[in-house]
Amino acid sequence: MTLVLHTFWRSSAAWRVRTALALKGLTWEAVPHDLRTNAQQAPDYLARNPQALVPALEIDGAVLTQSLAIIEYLDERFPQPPLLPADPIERARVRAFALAIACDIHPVQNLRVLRMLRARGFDQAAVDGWAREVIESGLAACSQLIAGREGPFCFGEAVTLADIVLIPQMANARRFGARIDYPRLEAIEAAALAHPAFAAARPDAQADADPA
Ligand SMILES: N[C@@H](CCC(=O)N[C@@H](CS)C(=O)NCC(=O)O)C(=O)O
Repeated sequence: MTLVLHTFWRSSAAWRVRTALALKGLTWEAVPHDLRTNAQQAPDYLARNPQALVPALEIDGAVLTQSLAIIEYLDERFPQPPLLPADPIERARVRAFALAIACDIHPVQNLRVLRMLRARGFDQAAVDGWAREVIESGLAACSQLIAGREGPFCFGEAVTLADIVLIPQMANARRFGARIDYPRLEAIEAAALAHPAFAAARPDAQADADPA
């Protein structure tokens, strides 16, 4: 079985999938697409993902897109360690936390949206302010979603999909200078980054890392 991940070192959505692959102990080949030069819009990549977004995962002759769908596929195909709790209510809560970031924060501060704002005349400071506002209000809500829960991870002692999605978003928050002083979220981030799977998935650990 060969796993090919279409990725970009700095992509937070690809980072989610890299973390899931590492947690499952799977090895994969990287096909990097430099988003800074719009490599994701090349015809051969569009044939794989018409959305022109990374990541995409090739497995068993299939091309899977959308990071959360990919991660849930990996979790079903390679069940250990599980990335979702067994209890249906808890499972719904973990998914809700992950979707609060993946649907309601990340897409609104994504590269293409920020480029659209620039193209419509917003200056860089206004665009960065937009990203900060979206991230700050979103992370404030996320910290409330897990208020009162024991760590070290979002939903207890086991890493879940929630942690996988949170960690790249914390990095995005830093990148835009957004407020991140939510003690619970910061503690989860510290615990996650000390975990070998999260460390292996970090942008600066990728072969295509090029922090120009
Ligand atoms: N909902 C998608 C989001 C994917 C996404 O936004 N990828 C970004 C990088 S994090 C991308 O490829 N951006 C290229 C662009 O905006 O043109 C997923 O979870 O896979």
